[in-house]
Amino acid sequence: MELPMFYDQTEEWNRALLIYDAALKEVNTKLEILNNEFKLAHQYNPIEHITSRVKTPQSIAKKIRHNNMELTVENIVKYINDVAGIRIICSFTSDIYRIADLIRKQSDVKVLKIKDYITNPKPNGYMSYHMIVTVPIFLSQEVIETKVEIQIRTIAMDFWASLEHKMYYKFEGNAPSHITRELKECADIVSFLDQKMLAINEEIRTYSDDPMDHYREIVSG
Ligand code: 0O2
Repeated sequence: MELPMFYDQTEEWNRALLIYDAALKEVNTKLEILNNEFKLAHQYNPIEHITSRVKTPQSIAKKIRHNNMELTVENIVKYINDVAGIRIICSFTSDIYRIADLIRKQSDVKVLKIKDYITNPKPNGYMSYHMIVTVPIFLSQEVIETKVEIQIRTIAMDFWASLEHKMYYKFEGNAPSHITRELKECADIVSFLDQKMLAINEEIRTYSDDPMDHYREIVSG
């Protein structure tokens, strides 16, 4: 991926990209291992799916400009926390906190910042759990602690965020007020739905896995 804004720093940027890409691979592998282990122990996948991306040059440049900074590789690495981003989608809100905890406990992961937009949703209704972490990247001559932004959310929260993101870019932040209002209503529905689904799942889990138990229950009235 090219960042056409500073040709004189191409080499530096390509090196940064290599490191961000390595960091995404590291975190993806960690998550896959945790998910597999959890599945083996509990016959259940806390992670529905994972996506990862390196932020586009346009989006990086926009964020740098928004913060009134000069577009240099040094500034990007220092101030842009989400150049490497991973999104983890779960079925239930309880899985979000479980996964965040497992990530936090890994000895080579350092947590720099947490933003819990689930406990404290944004005024527009945005919900998600954000962690800015660093992971060590072992190169031939040095070890580089590299920042990765991890967003953890439910399927329903992700559905909402995708539409809101589309609306935001379509209207460049000046969306018609009725659409903004309706999206906020949808965010409240998403929150209600997530709570309901979690409660139903918890109840299902109280039932035994042995089909004979259900039979005995029916027979005994
Ligand atoms: P894009 O296009 O998704 O990359 P910080 O990282 O803490 O220094 P920042 O970046 O303001 O500062 O942090 P924040 O609020 O945690 O937002 C980071 C990312 O979360 C955003 O990246 C979005 O991906 C997502 N996000 C935050 N708020 C909203 C929201 O209201 N709606 C939606 N749909 N997504 C949101 P970018 O760079 O803004 O965008």
